[in-house]
Amino acid sequence: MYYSKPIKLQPVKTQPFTDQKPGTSGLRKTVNTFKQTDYLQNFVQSIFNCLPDLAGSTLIVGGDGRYYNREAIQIILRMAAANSVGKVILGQGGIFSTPAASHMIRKHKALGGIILSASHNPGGMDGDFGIKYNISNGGPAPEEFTEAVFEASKKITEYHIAGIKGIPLDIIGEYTIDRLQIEIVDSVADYAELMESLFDFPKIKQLLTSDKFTMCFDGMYAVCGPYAKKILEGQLGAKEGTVIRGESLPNFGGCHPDPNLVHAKQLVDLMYDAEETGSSPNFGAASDGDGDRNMIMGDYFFVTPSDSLAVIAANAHLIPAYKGGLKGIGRSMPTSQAPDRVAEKLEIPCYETPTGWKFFGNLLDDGRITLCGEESFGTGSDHVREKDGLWAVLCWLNILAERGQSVEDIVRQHWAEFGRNYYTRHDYENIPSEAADKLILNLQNNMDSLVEREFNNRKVITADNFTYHDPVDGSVSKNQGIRILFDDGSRIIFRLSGTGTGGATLRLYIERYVKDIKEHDLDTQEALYDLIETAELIANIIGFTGRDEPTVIT
Ligand code: VG1
Ligand code: CO
Repeated sequence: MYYSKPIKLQPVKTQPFTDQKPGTSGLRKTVNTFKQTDYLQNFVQSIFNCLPDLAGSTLIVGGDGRYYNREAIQIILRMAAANSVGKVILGQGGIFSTPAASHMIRKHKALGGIILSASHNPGGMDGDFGIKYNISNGGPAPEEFTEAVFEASKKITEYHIAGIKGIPLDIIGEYTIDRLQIEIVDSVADYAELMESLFDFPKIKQLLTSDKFTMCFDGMYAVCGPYAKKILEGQLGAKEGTVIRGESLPNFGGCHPDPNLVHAKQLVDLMYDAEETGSSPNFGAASDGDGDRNMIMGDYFFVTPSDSLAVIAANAHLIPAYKGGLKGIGRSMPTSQAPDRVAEKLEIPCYETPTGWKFFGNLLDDGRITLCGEESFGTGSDHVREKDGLWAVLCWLNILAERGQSVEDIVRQHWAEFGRNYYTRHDYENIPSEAADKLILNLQNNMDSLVEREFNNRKVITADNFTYHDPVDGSVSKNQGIRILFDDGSRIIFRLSGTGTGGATLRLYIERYVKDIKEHDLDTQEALYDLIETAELIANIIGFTGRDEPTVIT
C-alpha cells in the first residue's frame, strides 16, 4: 500500500548533546532524557552517519514495548525515509524481543537493526529507555562502532526527517513511503520457527503435557510473555496459566523486569512454597524486559546462571541442535569458572571475555564457540547473536525431558562430577559516581601491593584490571574490571555497571570452588562469607560508599 506522500523537508538544525556515550549495551537514559527535543533524533542520525552502506539497505526495527517505544519508532521510520533506507522490517506493534530482533537481522540478511530497550531497567514514564544498534551478524555493534557513534553525536549539526503521518504499527502489512518500504510482521512467528528447528518439540511436549510435570514462566509483564505463551502454551501444550504476568505492558506493571531472586518475587515465592504446601511447580523460569535474560529454578531450588551455562554445556548433546558437539564455550570474566571445567572435560576451548554480549560476536562468527553466557542471567548460542531467555528455558526443558530427573538432581549430579563453584554477586546500586570512581581508583592503586599477601588463609596470586585481547580481530579492551585471584582458585572481582542511569552501581562478584561433595550443601552466602569479608577489607566499600550492605544479592 502506498501510504503517504512525504513532505520533503530541509535538514533540521540541531545542537549536540555531550552524554550520548553507549554503555555495556547501547545508550540508556531516563525516559525524560530521551524526550528532550532532538535527543533521540541526534542519536539515530549519529548511527546513520556511521553507516556508509545505509542507502537502499534493510533495517530491522523493534523494541521491548516499554513506554516511549511507539513514539520512538515513528521518529525512526521518518528518519529512515529521509536517510534513504530501502526497507524497514518492523515487529507488529513495534515489538521485537532482543533475540527475535537478532534473528530477524540474520534471517533477512539486513544491514543491521535498531533495538529499543533498556532491558532489565524499570520502564514507564519515570523509568528508563534505551536504544542500540546491532550489526549484520545480528549482534550488538562492537566498541569501535559505538565509539564512532559517540564521536558523531558530539559533532552533529543537523538530522534528516521526513514529514509523514504516523504509520499504523499494529496492522501487519506493507507500506511504501516514497522509496522506503515498511513491512510490519508478526513479532513472534519467525522466532518460534527458529526455536522449533533447534529443540525436540515432541519430546518437550510430552513432558509439558504429562500430569507429573508443572512449570511456571514469569513474563514480568515484559516483552517475552507473548513469545512464551505462543511457544510454551501454544506449540508445546503447557497448561493454560503456565505463563504468569504474560501481558506486555509499557510500564511492566510497575515492576522491575529483572529476573532475579529479588525482582521475580512471585515466581520465587511459588517455587519456594514446597515445604508449606508441597505444590510448587517442577520447573520455574523468568525473563527480563527485552527477553534476553533468563532465571532458572527447580522445586525449592535456584540455579545460579553460571551453573546453568555449565549444565547446558555438559548436556548439550541431548539437544538436537547441539548433538554434533560444541566448538567451544565463551563466558564473561566475572562469570564463574563452572563452564571452564565442562570445556576441559569436553576438550574444547573456553574463552573469557569482558562483560557485555558484544564481545561474543567475533568468537561466534569465527566458529570458535557454540555456547556462551554471563553470570547476569544471560545464556545463548550461535543460533543468534544475543543472549536468549526463552532459548535457555527450552534448553532446560529439552534436558529435563531427556533425563527425566528434577532440576535439583541434575545440578547436584553436575556438582558431584565437576565440583561446585559457589558464586554470588553483590550490587550496590545508585551510589554517587564520585564515590564509586574513588573506590575503583583506590583498588587500582593498591592492586600491586596485594600480590603475595594472605587473607583468611588464601594467598593473592594475581591482582589486575582485566584486559581482553580479541583473538579474532586483535582489538584490545582495557579496564574491564579489577580481578583478585587467589591460590585456591577463589576470585573477587569489582566493576562498575555500564547500564544504569542514576549514579553508579558497584558490582562485587565472589567465587569459590569446592571439589568435595560433602561440602556442596552450604548456603551460598555462608560458603563465601570469608571472601566477602576479604572484599570489604580490600576495597573498603563501607568507607567509600557509606553502605554497609548491598542493594541486591544474587
Ligand atoms: C549488565 C550485566 C551484563 C549484561 C548487561 C546487558 O551490565 O552485568 O552482563 O551484558 O547488563 O544486559 P552492567 O554493565 O550493568 O554490569 V541486558 O539484559 O540489560 O541487555
Ligand atoms: Co535484557
